[in-house]
Amino acid sequence: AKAQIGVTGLAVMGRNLARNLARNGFSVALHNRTQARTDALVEEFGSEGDFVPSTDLAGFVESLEQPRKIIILVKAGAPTDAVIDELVPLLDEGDIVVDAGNAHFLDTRRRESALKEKGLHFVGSGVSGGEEGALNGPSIMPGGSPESYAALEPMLTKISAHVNGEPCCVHVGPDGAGHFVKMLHNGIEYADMQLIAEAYDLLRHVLDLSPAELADVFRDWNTGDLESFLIEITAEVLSQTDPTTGGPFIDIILDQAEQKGTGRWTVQSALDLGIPVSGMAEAVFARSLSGDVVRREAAAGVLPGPAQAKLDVDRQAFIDDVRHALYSSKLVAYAQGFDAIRAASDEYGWDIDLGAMAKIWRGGCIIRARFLDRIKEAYDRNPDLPSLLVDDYFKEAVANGQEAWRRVVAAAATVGVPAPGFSAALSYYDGLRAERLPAALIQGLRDLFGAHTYKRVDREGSFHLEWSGDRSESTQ
Ligand code: NBP
Repeated sequence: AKAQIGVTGLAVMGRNLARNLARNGFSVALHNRTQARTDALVEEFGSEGDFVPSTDLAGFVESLEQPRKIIILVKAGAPTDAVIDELVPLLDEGDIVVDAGNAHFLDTRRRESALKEKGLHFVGSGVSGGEEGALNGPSIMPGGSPESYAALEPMLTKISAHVNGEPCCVHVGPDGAGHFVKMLHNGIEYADMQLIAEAYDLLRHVLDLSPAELADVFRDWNTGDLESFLIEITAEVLSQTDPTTGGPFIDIILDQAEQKGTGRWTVQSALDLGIPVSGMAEAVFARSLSGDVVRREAAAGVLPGPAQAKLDVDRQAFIDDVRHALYSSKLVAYAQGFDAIRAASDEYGWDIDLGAMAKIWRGGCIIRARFLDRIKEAYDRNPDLPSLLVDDYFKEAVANGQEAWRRVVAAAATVGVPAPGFSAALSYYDGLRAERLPAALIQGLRDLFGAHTYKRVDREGSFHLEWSGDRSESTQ
């Protein structure tokens, strides 16, 4: 009998996704460029289900029932194109090719359109949850044609994570929609981690708490509104001791954060869409700064900091303040992320259901959190919500925490602890709620030096002032 679905690319992700499919009762064709990976999978896990290994791509394609369903899980970029180019001549009309790697959504749009011309379905699918998720249930964000989703749905919803019996998998929209949403998920993950890191840094500096005490703070936070996978594992990292020195593990890790690029892509895409995603941008920049060894070495101990390095604060009150700052800043980052998804959905005609995105992120993925239920409910109440921040529930949450948030940003500035995520989020919040912004002055300057014109608050139209002449106003 032929296999129901195939996976080519059997490194950590592909191997685990193939095992997940097999464990759920699907017969899975296997292929990898280097055969040793295929052999190793069958040898170690062959007993988990029905695997059909092939040594070459033609044999792999042959081993699949039609219309074929093939998941590619190779390195994103050129390797994905190489596999697609090799695969396409072997396929028949109606076959479905799924790229479950971290492709850029514009690559996915290009590939989808090229394969469509050949009568093939191309599904760019986000898969989140790392290797553990791939094995035990990831959050799955497939894009592509409705027909291809209908064919894949029974398998994808079965292998995905489930929350309250509901699968963390939904058809996101056409062509690049799935990969765009996966990219945004990663961007939000960057922001979330940066904010957690700032909370840790401030508590440690201001209150002199030990990593073990800080682990307890995060453990406590994980029982409330902040409950999430990232908060949970923060407590785990902070409570770990170093196997070599026996001291806190956090203190022996080199403080230079790396990045694979999806955070940067998110910010670049948002810039193109004209959507402020300052939370994510600050997170990407903070990682870049951490890795900028040359400049850090030139400045550390050289550039002066504030005279006041300590604050006289009540321990529990400050912990609560930081919790509010974290929650409010996190809300801003998510609000910005959902704004970017909406803007892309409008730009590319994807018709993405924002509430459904919050729903499929509740399980399986890195940003899974209690909070996502609240986002889903907000979009259920109003699918056209202009910003999550104006939803009644979130408005109230920030209203309750905003004074604390302001105290924390002020405290960070006072003692000289960097908190770009907290402060950028607060500035965004204040910018959003401002009745009048200094953008008026910018327009005035632009009109003066470049005759770029301005609009008036009291009349329609574009105007220019004769700055170098009699300063009369003309209609443009
Ligand atoms: P890698 O991204 O490390 O890629 C390794 C796989 O790509 C191997 O199977 C390798 O074959 C294959 N490959 C390469 Br490289 N070049 C190839 C080519 N020209 N032709 C055919 N195969 C080629 O694997 P991964 O970490 O499992 O990730 C797979 C995808 O999933 C990536 O797009 C990644 O961004 C995404 N992703 C990863 C995670 C994660 O936590 N790791 C999470 C979410 C998404 P070989 O064995 O012959 O070298």
